[in-house]
Amino acid sequence: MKICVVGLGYIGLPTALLFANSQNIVLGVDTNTRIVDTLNKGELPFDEPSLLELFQNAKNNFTASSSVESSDVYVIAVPTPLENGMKLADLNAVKNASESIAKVIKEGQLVILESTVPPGTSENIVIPILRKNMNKYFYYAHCPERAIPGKTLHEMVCNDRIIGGLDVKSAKKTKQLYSSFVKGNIYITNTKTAEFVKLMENTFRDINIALANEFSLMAEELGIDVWKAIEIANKHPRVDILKPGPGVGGHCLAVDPLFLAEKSSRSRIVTLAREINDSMPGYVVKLVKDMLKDIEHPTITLLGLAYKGNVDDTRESPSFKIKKIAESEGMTVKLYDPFIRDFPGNHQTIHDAVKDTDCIVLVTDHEVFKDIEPKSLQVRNKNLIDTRNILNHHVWRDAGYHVKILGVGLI
Ligand code: SAJ
Repeated sequence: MKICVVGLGYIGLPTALLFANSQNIVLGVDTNTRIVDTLNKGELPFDEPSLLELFQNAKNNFTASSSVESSDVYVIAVPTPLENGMKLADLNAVKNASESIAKVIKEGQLVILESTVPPGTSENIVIPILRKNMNKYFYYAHCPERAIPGKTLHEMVCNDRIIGGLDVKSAKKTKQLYSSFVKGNIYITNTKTAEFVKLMENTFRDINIALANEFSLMAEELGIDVWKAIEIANKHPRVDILKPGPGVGGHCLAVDPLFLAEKSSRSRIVTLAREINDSMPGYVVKLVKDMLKDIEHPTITLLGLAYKGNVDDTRESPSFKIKKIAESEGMTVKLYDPFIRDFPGNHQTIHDAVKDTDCIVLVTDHEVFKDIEPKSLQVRNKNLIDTRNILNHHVWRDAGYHVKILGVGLI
């Protein structure tokens, strides 16, 4: 099969390489020429476990390009962010990808949309664009990605998949194609249900994180340690409370529930959960202000720019919201994240990042932060706020730090 994968980001590139490693000839297409050039030079544009090995194995079957070519199969894996300033899906990248496929598609070829979209997008937007220049039959399916950054390849291979086919023939053809690398079960439904299922999954997680965040605020008010309370509650066979934190980042959970709210007038808990999770960065700044109330124009250091631990992905990261709110309160904010290569203002060493700081705020749960030796740090004032409860607080207290943990009320 000749497969053209449009969009070479966190989902498109691993998908393209998995197809290339399953004896297909793959053309990866991206409008970003930097990504295309990087790949054609034999380098990866981002890090992800096992991706390099897959890339090296795929070499003869994979090429990157800026333009779509006629192929047996087209996979659309482009981003679907929110429109600037509005809580609505920005489908421009999906529309552009569909337009470029429409120019080259021939009868009997298959188009698969992997990008997460509001229910009805396949029927109302993508398929009409593809049909614009051609009245002949083509196959179509929505096959939403379900892999989690940090474990993308493992999950792409092992997780179950959903295929929403335009018709039975399209669904079967898509299932056959994905069976070349998917070891999980593949479930078949229609396009709109598949779109809805994907959004339900991410909304379920967002709401459960909002619940954990609300519990953490309640625990602080009531003088309880939420982390210990959650650990005990989770001993119940049907309870699995998630972890509180500084807010929800990434381009999925912080965005996808709004695609449901956009299409349905019935959204209540979905919208409320978004509000709760979005309020957490402001709450973290409130904790900083309480801790530093006697210091005028303090300097603080945020540990972590990535939206979650052990990845280099900064999309929708709570760190940026914390930084912005803290600066609007007159604080100077310094940044340190060893996973992020060239981010403006990101310090190269923790020692530079904490020099002259009044408070260290752990935002991202990178494993490497557990190895920090507080005694080796030269700070102005010894204050620590741990929003993920991952540090060894005894060691920090022994080094003279005043420690505050999100979700732990004063007993
Ligand atoms: N988070 C918490 N507490 C938790 C778990 C997560 O605060 O207990 C935060 C994280 O720190 C992060 C955010 O939530 O800021 C999202 O992280 P995540 O690891 O929960 O999820 P994503 O956004 O990286 O990936 C999600 C996954 N969806 C589900 O688990 C239902 C993944 O399977 C999807 O493929 C991905 O969205 C996507 O692309 O849609």
